[in-house]
Amino acid sequence: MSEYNFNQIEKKWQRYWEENQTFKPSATSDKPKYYALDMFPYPSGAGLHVGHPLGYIASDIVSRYKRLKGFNVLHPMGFDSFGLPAEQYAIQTGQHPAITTEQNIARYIEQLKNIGFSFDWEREIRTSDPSYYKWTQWIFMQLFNSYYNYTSDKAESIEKLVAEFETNGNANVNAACDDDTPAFSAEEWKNMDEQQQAETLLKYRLTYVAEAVVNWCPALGTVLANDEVVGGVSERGGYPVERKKMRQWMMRITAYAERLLQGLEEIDWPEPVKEMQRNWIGKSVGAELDFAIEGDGHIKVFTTRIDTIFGATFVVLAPEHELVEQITTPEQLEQVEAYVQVAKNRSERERMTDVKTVSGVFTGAYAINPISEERVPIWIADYVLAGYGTGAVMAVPGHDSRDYTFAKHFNLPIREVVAGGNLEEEAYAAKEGKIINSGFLNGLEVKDAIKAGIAKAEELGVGKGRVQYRMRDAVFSRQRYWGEPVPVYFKDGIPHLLKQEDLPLELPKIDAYLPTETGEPPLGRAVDWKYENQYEYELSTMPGWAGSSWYWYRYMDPQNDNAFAEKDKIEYWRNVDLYIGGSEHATGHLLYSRFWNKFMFDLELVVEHEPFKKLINQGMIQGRSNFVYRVNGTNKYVSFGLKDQYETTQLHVDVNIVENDVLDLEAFKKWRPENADAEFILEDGKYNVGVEIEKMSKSKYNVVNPDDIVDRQGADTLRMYEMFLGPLEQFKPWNTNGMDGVHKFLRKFWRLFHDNDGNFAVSDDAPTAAELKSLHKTIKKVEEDVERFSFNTSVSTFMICVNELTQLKTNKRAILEPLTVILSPYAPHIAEELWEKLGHSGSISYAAFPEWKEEYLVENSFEYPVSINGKTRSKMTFALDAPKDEMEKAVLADEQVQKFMDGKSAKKIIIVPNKIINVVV
Ligand code: ANZ
Repeated sequence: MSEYNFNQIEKKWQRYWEENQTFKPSATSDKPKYYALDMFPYPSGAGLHVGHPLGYIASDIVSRYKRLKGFNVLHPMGFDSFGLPAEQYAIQTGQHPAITTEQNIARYIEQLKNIGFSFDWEREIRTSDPSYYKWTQWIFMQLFNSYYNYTSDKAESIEKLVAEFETNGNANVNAACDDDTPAFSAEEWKNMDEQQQAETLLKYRLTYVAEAVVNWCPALGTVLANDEVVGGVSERGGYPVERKKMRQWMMRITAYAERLLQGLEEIDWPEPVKEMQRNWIGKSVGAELDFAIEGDGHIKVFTTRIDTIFGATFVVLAPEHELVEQITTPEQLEQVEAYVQVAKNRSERERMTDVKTVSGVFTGAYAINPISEERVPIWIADYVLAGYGTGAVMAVPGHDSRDYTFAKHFNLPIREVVAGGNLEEEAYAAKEGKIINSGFLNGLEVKDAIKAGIAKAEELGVGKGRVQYRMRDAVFSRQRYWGEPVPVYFKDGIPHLLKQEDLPLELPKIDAYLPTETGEPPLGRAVDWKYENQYEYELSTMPGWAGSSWYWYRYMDPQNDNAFAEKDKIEYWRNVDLYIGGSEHATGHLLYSRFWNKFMFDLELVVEHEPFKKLINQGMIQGRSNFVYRVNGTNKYVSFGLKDQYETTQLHVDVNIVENDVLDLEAFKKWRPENADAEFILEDGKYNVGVEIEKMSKSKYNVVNPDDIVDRQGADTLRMYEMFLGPLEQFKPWNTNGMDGVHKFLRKFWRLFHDNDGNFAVSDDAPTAAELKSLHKTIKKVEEDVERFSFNTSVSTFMICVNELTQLKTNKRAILEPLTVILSPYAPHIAEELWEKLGHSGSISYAAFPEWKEEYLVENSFEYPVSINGKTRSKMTFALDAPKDEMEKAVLADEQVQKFMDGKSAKKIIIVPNKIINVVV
């Protein structure tokens, strides 16, 4: 007697897998490799809810499928374990964040193991572990020691740059560097003191310290990245964010802008994610142009529309522009200063997106249009951003909407420019007061006019073509405790790297996880924390994205203490074949990872340009909230269908005390003390709850814990059910109403292998054509589905197959064995158990995925409706090649047919092949 005891079976196989290290890939292999990766989680205190495993189940199915297909599969899991919540908790409780993190991870692992993922747990990594962050620090050091050479189009050693400075200065250097990098000769370089040389090199290094205007969040006591600020407040916690100038570590990601853009063409990612990265990089092809300032100096503007130069009626500088102070006339000074003060405190994003508030001030100064030689006023306005292009624009209100709004508001001249060349159009345009291009721009289409404009500017020596990227260098410092220490110390204000053998630089112990009295980051509290007992360490830590920007390499060789991973392992595993995770990482993590990957590629540390070949964003599982309706002023609750007859208040109720939208009244009374004497107004003796789809969250009492589902119906049911909910990429509500169906399916599958008494009873008889057909069409469909990552359709295919086989009363090994193999990626525990019962030793994980055969799929029989005198009376199945006379005999012998012939003899039997049989009596 054996029942489908899922709890016991699942525990048994989870233990087996662990003890036998079933999912450890072979170290060296002739097999092709497959690397399936999940975005590793931040281990939060709330644990996993049923939404989290969705992507993990999908990648696990693919991993298990690939093993059956003969691949050597790397499928690891780890934890992105530095982060703000642990630190916030530490601030409140004084407990070291490492302790909370450790506890949360333990819970995550337990929950993950319950679901039967085929992770190789030996490879688990934690970004907050010193043995891991040693290598994050090491990569930081490589970045510090590198600059970007545009001529070779890759990162190179800073020593090479120094050698070049020593022989030729920087005249021939074509490198990514700060805008304010001065030109110097070899002589001048040699005459610089150590401090000056160090400052100069910082202008080239791929990670560097610089004064930067940053998003400072006073409530969190730290700087935030642009993508951590949403609508002017911090993404986490919603605290106000200010613009502030601070000395920060930066990453020169802009050096890679073009390669990050081009690389998108090579990878199989969702188009919206690629588009977001393209927009983030924001490439603009245009020109920079010098407007001479009346009096002295000039203003460089960046424009993508040099063809509109004859319509430029004023120039606008960003309020922070360094020329503002110099050009403002005494009469305008007060107004200008007041305006600069106000503009400074508006965030860049606000300034960019706010089209309603028009504000600006005239500086009193004038500039000369270098091509038309027209004299135009110089204004300042905050719609021009300091950090983009040159921080100055030539305003063409006839063609640019922001310039237009501004000109309208301040009554500045507006002139449209017409290409010219067509006399009729020109005459009309002249009447309308439009400017007609003359000379070198006359008659040209926009594209050609831009080219001609750039050529003219170059000829006159007043400008040149310029490619501009919207992307900025990334701020890399966080004024927090719970992050990687930066492996840098300061000597006379100059940053120096630690010696490599001194890595990892571990987080020091501190007495409180708060900034110091003097406003230094928390690390400033560490006592006696000095490099070589004398030099100050950097006090900020790295941002959350540092550890996640290279972690997929560590999984290849997680315990290595001599390298972040051994070269031959990197050469074998190369990069990630399938990466599954949430779409919220479109520009943050996924862009930084691509950047570090390209950098590591340049240094020949890794062998692929792109880290993640294919990306899938799993949709979010939303909560399905339940509501009760309290009659106002009473402790009475009215059922959903009757609520409109009363004045009620809608209240969330815990989804765990509701089944099929009916409230468990006793559980409700116990749920909260104030419910103890609750009364109910029922419908048909039941309390029906209201339902709404919302984000899954504690406060809405709609969180479903996977452990509960695993307890009640098993991990295999949970896995198949999550896939059954709908296409992986789709957002969909969690709705347990369909779960029973999936569970029943597994019981039905189990029963195919057992007789009515529950004894294992599989026969070795040869299968029938119908059985083979059912099996082979299932193999075919499931294979096609997994190959195109469509998992929900496979689940329904399995269900149809098991229904068919149940009807056919199949218990044949030849059918059930291959079916068990193809089901095993979805429901691995039940598959292992039945595989063992079928007499196999060892895990089903390395069985071979069966091949489907076309011959079994073709129809070889037909079910004919049999009619007597035009009325359908029976149904009979014949082989497609059955001889006519045999068919006639069989028809006449059929019981049903005989009954309706009523003892008469047949006059005629008409057989229309593959259609119908008609008996005329
Ligand atoms: C004249 C002009 C005429 C412009 C026209 C546009 C249309 P993208 O494509 O986003 O790169 N611009 C340049 N620097 C700016 C800054 N720091 N802050 C705000 N705006 C700036 O935009 C480039 C265009 O945006 C430039 O081309 C400039 O306006 C403006 F019919 O110059 B244009």
